[in-house]
Amino acid sequence: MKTWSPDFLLQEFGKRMDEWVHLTMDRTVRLAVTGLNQSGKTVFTTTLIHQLLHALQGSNLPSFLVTLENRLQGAKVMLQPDMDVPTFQYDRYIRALLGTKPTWPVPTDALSEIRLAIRFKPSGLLSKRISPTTTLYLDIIDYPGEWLLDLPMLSLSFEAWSAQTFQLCEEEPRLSLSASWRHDLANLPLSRPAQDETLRRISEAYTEFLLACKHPTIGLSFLQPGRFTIPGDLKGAPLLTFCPLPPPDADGVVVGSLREEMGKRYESYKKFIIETFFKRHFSRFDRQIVLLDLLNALNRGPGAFSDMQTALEAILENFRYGPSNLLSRLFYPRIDKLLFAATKADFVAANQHHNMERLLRRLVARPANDASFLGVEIQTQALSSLRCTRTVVRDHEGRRLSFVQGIPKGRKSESLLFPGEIPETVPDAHEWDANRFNFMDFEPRRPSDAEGPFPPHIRLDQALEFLLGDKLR
Ligand SMILES: Nc1nc2c(ncn2[C@@H]2O[C@H](COP(=O)(O)OP(=O)(O)OP(=O)(O)O)[C@@H](O)[C@H]2O)c(=O)[nH]1
Ligand SMILES: [Mg+2]
Repeated sequence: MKTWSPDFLLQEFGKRMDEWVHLTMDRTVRLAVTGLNQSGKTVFTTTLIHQLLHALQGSNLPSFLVTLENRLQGAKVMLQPDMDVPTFQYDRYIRALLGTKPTWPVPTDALSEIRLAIRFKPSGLLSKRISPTTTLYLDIIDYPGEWLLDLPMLSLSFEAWSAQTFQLCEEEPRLSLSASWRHDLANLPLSRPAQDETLRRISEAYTEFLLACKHPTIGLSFLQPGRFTIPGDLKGAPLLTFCPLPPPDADGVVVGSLREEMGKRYESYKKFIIETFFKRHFSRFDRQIVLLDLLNALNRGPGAFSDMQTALEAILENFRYGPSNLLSRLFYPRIDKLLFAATKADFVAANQHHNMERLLRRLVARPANDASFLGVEIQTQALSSLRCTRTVVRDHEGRRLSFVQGIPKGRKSESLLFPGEIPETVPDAHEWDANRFNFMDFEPRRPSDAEGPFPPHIRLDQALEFLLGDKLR
């Protein structure tokens, strides 16, 4: 429990003052690394930090002007702003990624945070006079992608959210996958007094439905509530025991009934879980990168692809966009630069990156237009935080083809693969035959001697320049 002693108040005041000074001096960037589960957030954050920490040792960031112009003076991980949030385990992740037997991070199941201080020499004459060296603080949080799916629930009542879920369940694959849960629901005495055991059983059936939709062979994204699939420290909590319900009959909602209790639990979930998560961590961003795993979405077929688009659009409606100025930074922070990145560009040969970017632009056209309308600067690009393959061009049956060479996931040695072509536009329904897309996942790869000690990437430097370049002038 907090004691409001003079010491505590002084400390808090000092902390806030510090934050305000950084903000007013435009020296803190709160970067939203946004992406559905397995889109590459943890790998992106880890490699970004690693590249910045080692940039002075000659890292490979040619488009990041502060390094190119030799103005970078170093970077350091600092004490993070929130003492009660676990620290992002950068050391552990990078050791695993670059170790003798490199491994990917396990899926994230809790929130964590990191602050990086980037010290540099300003480029402007005036700023140089005022201060020959300046520090930019970069704050990033990492969290399970599933939790993002909760944000759109904030604006929905229990009835509206239930109706939306039932509408989604009218189509395959949700129609079949939800059959067992809907069958249980049909036998539930919704107007009778609520019993904990019944609430637990039906919410478990609903969770099983969500997990079946999430299974890699199905690969749906728009699965709410996010904590049902990744509960974190809420596993088994009563807050997670509700599910969508069909509309009430003419008698309405009976006081003390199972139906009323479900509605109450939904509202509590919104208040205690989503609002806290959102207000504390998601309402104060300055810049945003949205990571999209387009290639795995293509692998999973038209249903999963459009479900990812629906989820993305619903999520992005919850962020605040618009040009930023001193007052807005203090009282109403807004995102003024937004980068859409198609991740894992190393799955395909370099000659496919152009198509990958065009497809990405189509996919995010609506949210990009909405943000741009509000005055936000937008960029779209293909990116790989950690390049695990090389492009190899070979003659094959009289044609010059581009292959990728890397270690496919689950194997021990390298193979040469022809990943095929990425369409420039979202394919029509008849163009998705069963085997059209089969992009492979790869194992992480240690940099070769020729590449130096720095993990190779694809356009991570361009992403850094877009997101931070102007703050490092
Ligand atoms: N080839 C390649 N694979 C990548 C890259 N980045 C991520 N991956 C793959 O994508 C998987 C997921 O990456 P993460 O960074 O853990 O994804 P996440 O968004 O943090 O996922 P959650 O924690 O589940 O929300 C990894 O296990 C890798 O298989 C990349 O740059 N190249
Ligand atoms: Mg993660």
